[in-house]
Amino acid sequence: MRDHPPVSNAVSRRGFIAGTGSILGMAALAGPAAAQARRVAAAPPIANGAHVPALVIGTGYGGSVAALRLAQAGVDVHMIEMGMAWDTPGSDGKIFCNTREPDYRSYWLRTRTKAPLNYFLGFPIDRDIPRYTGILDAEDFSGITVYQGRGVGGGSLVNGGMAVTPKRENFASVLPSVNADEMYATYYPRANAGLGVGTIDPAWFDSTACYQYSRVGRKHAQRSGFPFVFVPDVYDWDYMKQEAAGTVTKSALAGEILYGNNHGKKSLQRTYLAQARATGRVTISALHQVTSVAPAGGGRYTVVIDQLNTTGDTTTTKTVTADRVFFAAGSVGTSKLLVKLRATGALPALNGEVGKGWGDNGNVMCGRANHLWDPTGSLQSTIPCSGIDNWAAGGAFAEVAPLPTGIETWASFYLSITNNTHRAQFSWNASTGKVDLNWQLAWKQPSIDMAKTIFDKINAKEGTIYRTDLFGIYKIWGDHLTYHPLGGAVLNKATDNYGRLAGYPGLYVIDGALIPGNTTVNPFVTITALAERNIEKIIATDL
Ligand code: FAE
Repeated sequence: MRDHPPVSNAVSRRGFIAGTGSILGMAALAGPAAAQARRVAAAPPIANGAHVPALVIGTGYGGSVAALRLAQAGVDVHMIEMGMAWDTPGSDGKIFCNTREPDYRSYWLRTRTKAPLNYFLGFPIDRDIPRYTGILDAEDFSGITVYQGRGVGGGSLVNGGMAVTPKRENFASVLPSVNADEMYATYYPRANAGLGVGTIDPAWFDSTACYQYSRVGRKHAQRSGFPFVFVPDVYDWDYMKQEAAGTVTKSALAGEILYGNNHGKKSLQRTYLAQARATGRVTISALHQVTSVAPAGGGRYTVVIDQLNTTGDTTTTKTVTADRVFFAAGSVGTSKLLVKLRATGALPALNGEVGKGWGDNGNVMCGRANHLWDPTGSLQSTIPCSGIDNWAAGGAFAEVAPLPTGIETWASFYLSITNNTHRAQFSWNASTGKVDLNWQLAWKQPSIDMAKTIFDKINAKEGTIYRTDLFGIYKIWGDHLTYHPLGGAVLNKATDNYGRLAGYPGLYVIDGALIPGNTTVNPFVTITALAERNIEKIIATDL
């Protein structure tokens, strides 16, 4: 994969995405890709009254694995995705906007951006935007904002692509009921292959301007005696080299991340979902949101779906039936649906574990102010490639993160994953008709303390201080958010040891909701590997 022109991708991807309101005329297309596009683009989105063998709610990691493997086993699959297809360029010729000029495409149904890093030099940087079904959802609960991807590809559209397998010795704490030998021999390798994971060329790392910030991170980590590690990623590293050489259109080197990458990143649209499409058995309805699942008799389930327009209004409500339903709406999406359905009587037999065991993967962010002789570079790749591992001694794994402002900031910026053991619970709030999460802001203090085991030491060694201008006015810690929601329908508690929901044969959870709150590293490789393990078992024994 050398270049990724958005328009040709748009054509081939649209082939399997039904009912998304394409703007390119089909008559203008030619060749085999066009034939496939015409064939499937003619397929409408899911119809009211339809019956499908397998319905997958959500198109992130868990959903994409389920769809591909079911289709390969000969099962027709319909995927329902509340976000947009992200297959059609805007008037600027790009599908996605960048972090420097966030526009209507950036946020899910907000009228003002909510950047994770929302201040710079002490000034707020958020701006007004039109309300639109944009790509990044900053979902507010009382004590935390949970960032999630919205659209075909789920979190893979917005994330940094860091594809990390937990250390073997930590696995028992990640998924205590899962056989580690099987995971490390079979399912982690399968997930890494399916996702297209690769690692930066160390020689290029040492010479390229765009990772000056990472090299400063390495120097400071090593001078304080911390292990520095390269972090694998799904970004196409050869493509990034060409970006640096100026021979292809820039993405990672043009501030693209969070609101999508127009090039270079192997999102699920290019990996699992592309393979799923190639089977001819998978259809996706974008801008469709599942609101209910209930037994229909005869072993089937009734699924109620709202079709949305781009301002988030429901234009049609459809009722379909399915033999099997896979909840893959992400930790928050799946948990919210299940908690609501149990409380409102649609799925009353779901057990008392549903909604419990939710964690933030210990996420906390901070910046450090370097001396003038340690510039971090005005050109920074948006794709992090390295981390500082102090998990065993201090409970923190800190990624050296970019601050791609386009100017020299002398800032080192970090996202730490910490061993925070607080777990929150989702519950139905009958008075608001919404699902609440009881996470408390104060629960981030252990994460801050663990991150400090790294950065207090580095600051002492380097004679430097924390930045106080990135998260507010004189605020050091980005402790208000997570990128890594996990849990809410925990494996072997809310479900059996393969994701089968207790009480309802044919209903499965297959996403990050299964993982009890922490993966010790970035989560999507573990979500993918667990989905590979579970769907293999389900296909072998349930179908
Ligand atoms: P997810 O990918 O969230 O997919 C769920 C899908 O379901 C979404 O497309 C939703 O729109 C859709 N959905 C939800 N509710 C409904 C409904 N009712 N009806 C229809 N559709 C629905 O779930 N992880 C890493 O490992 N490495 C990283 O570098 C990394 N960076 C991140 C950066 C950012 C900014 C963010 C937000 C996340 C990052 N993550 C990273 C986390 C990672 O993306 C996340 O763990 C996975 O995407 C979760 O996968 P799931 O399959 O659980």
